[in-house]
Amino acid sequence: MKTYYITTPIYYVNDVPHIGHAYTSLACDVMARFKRLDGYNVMFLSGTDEHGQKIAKAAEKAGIDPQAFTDKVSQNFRILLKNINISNDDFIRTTEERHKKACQALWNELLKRGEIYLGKYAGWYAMRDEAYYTEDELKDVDGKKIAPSGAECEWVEEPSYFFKLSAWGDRLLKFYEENPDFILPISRRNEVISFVKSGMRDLSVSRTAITWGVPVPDEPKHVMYVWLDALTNYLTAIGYPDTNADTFKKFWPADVHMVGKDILRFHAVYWPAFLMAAGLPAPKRVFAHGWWTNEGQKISKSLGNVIDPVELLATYGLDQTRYFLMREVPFGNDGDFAREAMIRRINSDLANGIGNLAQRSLSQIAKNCGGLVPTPKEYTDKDKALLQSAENLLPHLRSLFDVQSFSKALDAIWGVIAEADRYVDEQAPWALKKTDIARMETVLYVLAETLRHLGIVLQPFMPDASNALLDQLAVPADARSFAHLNAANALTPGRPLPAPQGIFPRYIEAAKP
Ligand code: ME8
Repeated sequence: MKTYYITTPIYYVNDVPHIGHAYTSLACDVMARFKRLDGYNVMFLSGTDEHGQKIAKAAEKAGIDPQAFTDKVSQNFRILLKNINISNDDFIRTTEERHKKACQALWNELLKRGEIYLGKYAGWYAMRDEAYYTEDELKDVDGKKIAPSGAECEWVEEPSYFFKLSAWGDRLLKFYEENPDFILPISRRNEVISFVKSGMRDLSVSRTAITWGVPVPDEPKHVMYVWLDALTNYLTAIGYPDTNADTFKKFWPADVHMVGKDILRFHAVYWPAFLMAAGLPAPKRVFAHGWWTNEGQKISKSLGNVIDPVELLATYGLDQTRYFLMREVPFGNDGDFAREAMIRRINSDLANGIGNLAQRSLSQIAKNCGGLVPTPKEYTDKDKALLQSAENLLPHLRSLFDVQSFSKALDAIWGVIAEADRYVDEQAPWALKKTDIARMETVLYVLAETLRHLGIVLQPFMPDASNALLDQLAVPADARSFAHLNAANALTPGRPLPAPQGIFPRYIEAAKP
């Protein structure tokens, strides 16, 4: 069986889950559902990043010990995933025993291979990013040292183990060249290549100033640098250090690590270097998506404009929100959340688009065909053309999903919806009722069969709404995978259909008090 392994970043538990976390998780969910429907054995992983200075500080501020703190706040992310209908197969927490074991095994492997040595770090550290910076990367602002991300840095001096990153530059460049799709989108790839070409220093991978982390084996004063710990989660969840585990053999190397552009360097530079240094294959792809702003403004706690995904779902609906996030912005680009754009999408694409097409087709079938799947007679060229467009969708979607082009995939699906709308206007089945019943049945059958295709391919994006549509077409639950997107599995004429119900209501703005 074909396998597919996809991961979200593991989220820092100090933050409240917001639209950015929802977005990455949703993109992975859409991808995972697509692959499952396409017959793959999928492993979809998400989780929380619970160690490091930032989390220790947050726990201190909350006045509880870090374990109790992370136990509590990690739940918020589980709830978020559930609320947006994310189908992850596992949820990993870096404070779990299985993860400590994996991190220490990886550490020992790197040490054994001479890739780690003991030294002393003296330089800048940004707690917010949990990242080291060189002097020339920083700006002086009001007497403070500020990283390119905007995070404030502090001077740190401590004994530390180092990973010999400086020795990996050429091998990384060769790896990028041999794997041109490793970093997507392409613009981000160029950015990473120039960073590596500019020369890299060895990376500090242990800390002695903090204690909240995975202990370095046989070095009680050191805990692992939180990014080495965090990245290892992708191995832990599939059974590492047991590289003979069934899950490990099936799923490593991962197919996609989905990340925001803020953490690309960790995933596309450090991570493949750690893995290759430990004798393990690097993942097949890191996809760095863009950044959401709110009505044109950067989203931040201090600006007070954090978008709460739960509020979005309550206001606009689950599948409507999922659709908007995947459709509005080409995946990879930055996006802006604007209320007006959301409402426009709901009303024109969902209510007037797929919703109206389903409603007008199904209500005519209910009224004029006795609520049974109509019986087609001979197909005209127009009928054949529409059915063909519906059947052509899958190969097209596969190639778009291969490069995570989710919004283009939705464009392609909406292309068929528009074609079906033109078809129904031209064929006017309501008029045929008086003149040619057999032709009316054929037209309505073609529409219902087109809707069956649309319902099946929309499942990854809008699982509830598309299943409601497939229910209305009486498509059995075990006949909704991509293997059923062919004429052999077409709707059975004469099968009774349930009474049609609207799938996507219009969004009507409540009057301001
Ligand atoms: O970086 N727009 O965790 P994190 C789009 N623990 N995506 C956004 C976003 C926004 N405005 N804000 C956040 C970490 N994200 C580490 C990861 S992985 C081994 C360790 C998303 O909680 C985006 O995916 O800060 C980003 O990369 C991630 O949340 C950062 O989550």
